[in-house]
Amino acid sequence: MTTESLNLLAGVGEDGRHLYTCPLCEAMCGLEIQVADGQVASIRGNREDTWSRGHICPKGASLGAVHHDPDRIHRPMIKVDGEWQEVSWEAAFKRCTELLAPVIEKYGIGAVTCYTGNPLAHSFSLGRYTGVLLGMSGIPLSYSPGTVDQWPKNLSSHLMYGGWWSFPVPDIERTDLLMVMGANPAASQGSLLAAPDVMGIIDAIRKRGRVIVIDPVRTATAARADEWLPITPGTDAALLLGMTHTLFDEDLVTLGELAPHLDGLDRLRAVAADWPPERVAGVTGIDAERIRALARELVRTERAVVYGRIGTCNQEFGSLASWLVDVVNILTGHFDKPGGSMFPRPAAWSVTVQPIPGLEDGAPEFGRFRTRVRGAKEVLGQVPVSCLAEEIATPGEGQIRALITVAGNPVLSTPAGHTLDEVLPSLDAMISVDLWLNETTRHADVILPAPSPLEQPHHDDLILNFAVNSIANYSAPVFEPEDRNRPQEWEILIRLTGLCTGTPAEDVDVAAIDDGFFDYMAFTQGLDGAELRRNYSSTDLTGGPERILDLTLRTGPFGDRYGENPGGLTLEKLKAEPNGINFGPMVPRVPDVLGTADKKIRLAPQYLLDDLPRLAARLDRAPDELVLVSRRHLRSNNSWLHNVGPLMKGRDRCTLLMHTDDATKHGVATGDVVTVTSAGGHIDVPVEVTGAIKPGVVSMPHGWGHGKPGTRMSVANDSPGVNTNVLSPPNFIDEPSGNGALNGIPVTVTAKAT
Ligand SMILES: Nc1nc2c(c(=O)[nH]1)N[C@H]1C(S)=C(S)[C@@H](COP(=O)(O)OP(=O)(O)OC[C@H]3O[C@@H](n4cnc5c(=O)[nH]c(N)nc54)[C@H](O)[C@@H]3O)O[C@H]1N2
Ligand SMILES: Nc1nc2c(c(=O)[nH]1)N[C@H]1C(S)=C(S)[C@@H](COP(=O)(O)OP(=O)(O)OC[C@H]3O[C@@H](n4cnc5c(=O)[nH]c(N)nc54)[C@H](O)[C@@H]3O)O[C@H]1N2
Ligand code: SF4
Ligand SMILES: [Mo]
Repeated sequence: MTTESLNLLAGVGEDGRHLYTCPLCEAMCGLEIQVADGQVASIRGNREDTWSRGHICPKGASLGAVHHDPDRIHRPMIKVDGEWQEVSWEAAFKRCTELLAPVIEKYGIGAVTCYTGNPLAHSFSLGRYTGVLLGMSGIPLSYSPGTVDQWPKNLSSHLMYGGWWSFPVPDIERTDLLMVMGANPAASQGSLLAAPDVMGIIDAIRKRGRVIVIDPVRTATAARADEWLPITPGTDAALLLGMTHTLFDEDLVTLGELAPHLDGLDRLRAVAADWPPERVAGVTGIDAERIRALARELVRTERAVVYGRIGTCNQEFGSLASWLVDVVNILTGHFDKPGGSMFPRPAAWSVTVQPIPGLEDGAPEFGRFRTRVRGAKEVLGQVPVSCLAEEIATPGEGQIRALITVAGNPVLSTPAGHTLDEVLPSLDAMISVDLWLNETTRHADVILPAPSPLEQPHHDDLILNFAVNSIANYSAPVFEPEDRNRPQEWEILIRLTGLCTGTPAEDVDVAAIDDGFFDYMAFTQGLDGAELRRNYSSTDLTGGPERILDLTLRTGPFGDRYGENPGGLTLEKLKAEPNGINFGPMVPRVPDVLGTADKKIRLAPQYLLDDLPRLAARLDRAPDELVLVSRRHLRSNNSWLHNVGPLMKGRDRCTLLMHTDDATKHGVATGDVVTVTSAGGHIDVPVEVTGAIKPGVVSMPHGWGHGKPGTRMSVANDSPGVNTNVLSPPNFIDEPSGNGALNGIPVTVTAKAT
């Protein structure tokens, strides 16, 4: 117990020293925030944090600028005759009712949908309560950036392990050989891999072992690795099949203690027989002998791991690649073992990862329904996010007439977002929960402002499932909300949920729905929620995300189980440890972690094998002259940190990276504006010529394209950039998962006449 350090901390809203976990990315850095005169005076990494030990990046350091941003929305806003008016919360909820109730009455709840965006994965309130909106509102189909992100991984994990969020994570702290495919942690700080200071850990691996980066771009991560293997975008699955072939062919398969827990090994062997490295070398651009050597090197290194991320998901063969990354880790003896690929053990179990009813046991019955316009099949309850625009625009039974957006900016972030931009004004009702008036929310009829991160408590939920240590860290809010009577986001979600089921938003009994939700969560743990609530009623924890957090901590692996395990973890105990508690590295979890009926890992799911002919056809396709991939930058966060002055310093980041040889061929030089055209559309963008990219590949960042009329983003609008998702064709997808293929898009580039 660290009463002394607790005493040195300022209380909520007071000047002085605050500790706060950064909610912006998976690194979950512990920050030390100094407040003076009610303003953030400085933000540093907290060296005492039991997880991050002082790590910080420029984004975390700018949370003060986010909080104090003059453009941020503080009061609810409603649009009257095209003009925004600030109103009371009561009036704003009434307006939501006036707009949404008639739509539901006339067309049914099927005419309503929502788009829930990425920041909810990091939000204390939204992370725990989005499930209320999605699960209890009756909205039949919702949209999210999941289908332009990790859906292939949800799919392969569902099929292999019987858990759609059971993601094995590379144990980078203990590995000696790290093979990174399609990730750039130097920018992203790790994804589906939560580790403190990933690049520091990668440097340490290099000291004791080797790091190989497989990426069409020589990224900052690749530049710091021992080897960069430039791969043709979209061909990782072929490369991994070549490696799998080698493992069988050279009798290298090493299963160890995992052997009794595997199903489908013979099937996999038979499939891999058709994919010798010689067959895939041409298309991948990586020589056959190097492919064999990669397989051998993995087997011969005792602690080695392959890590695949968004470049292996957001592409034409994302599901096959996601599956095969795990296959290679399993066959090389690097699964469920220290230094290999392991299942994390979150100290607080996550509300987000609850099983999807009806799909508990890796059941491959997808396409339970198809979309009305395109006929896209449902996979794990979602369809490609790019379907949203056509479902709004196309008249007829089932047309979407009302949209709720929560923490999302799909106009910039999703394929053909410009089409969505065109159709949003045709909605009967649009409600947005957000902090800014941006490219998406400008179309809303009502904006319900979210508090700034620093006005909320924090403890991660989903991200703990990707963390290389089992950690828990509670942060109290730094500031009081300006308006103490304002609802927190979880309350907003509950009101909107109630509204969808027929109660006026302003009349919803928030506590009753919250109690029902709590009881359900308790029930999943075999506990009686009503009884627990009686005990809570004499404490501070009378509802909301803190009560849920207490439940998930107490019934987690280190919890006190409400007295059954005396001395175990509770929220109260955690609050007494402002630097967090670190319960240490990952531990083996197979077979307990498996959700398959026979408790086996399915090595060769038929649903994925059925996609192999599509990959085989790819091998015969004529090479594209130029293909586009995406990139991230350390100082951006998808589309939404471009309004933060300190993060926007320096040169223009929204450029098209192009290899020197291609630039010569096209007669263009750095700074020239070119027109990039794909099957989806065209954009004009300045070129940045470089040697650090595979010839034939060009790269663009996403999240740009600001400067739209009616937005209030003064800093972003000064450096708008262009929206690369104009170039992402809505029908270019990974077919098994429906995930958008935002990488490997065929494009042409022409110098723009001046
Ligand atoms: N071409 C291309 N496109 C991509 C990608 C790519 O690699 N290439 N990546 C895709 C990926 S992985 C993702 S996750 C998506 C992201 O797509 P989205 O999830 O739509 O995320 P953003 O565009 O960042 O928009 C986030 C919104 O949330 C708001 N916001 C921030 N914090 C909060 C909060 O606490 N509460 C509320 N209510 N609102 C908040 C911001 O103001 C902003 O409007 O983009 C995808 N798009
Ligand atoms: N600073 C910052 N951090 C972020 C974000 C941000 O916008 N900014 N976004 C957050 C989000 S929502 C996410 S999902 C994560 C993503 O985190 P990461 O997965 O690390 O994403 P990127 O940094 O975009 O790196 C993807 C890499 O894949 C490569 N690539 C493209 N196509 C292929 C391919 O076909 N094969 C292979 N092998 N590689 C390919 C690209 O060149 C790029 O270098 O980052 C998160 N962290
Ligand atoms: S790396 Fe940066 S954005 Fe991510 S948690 Fe740490 S400070 Fe925040
Ligand atoms: Mo993402």
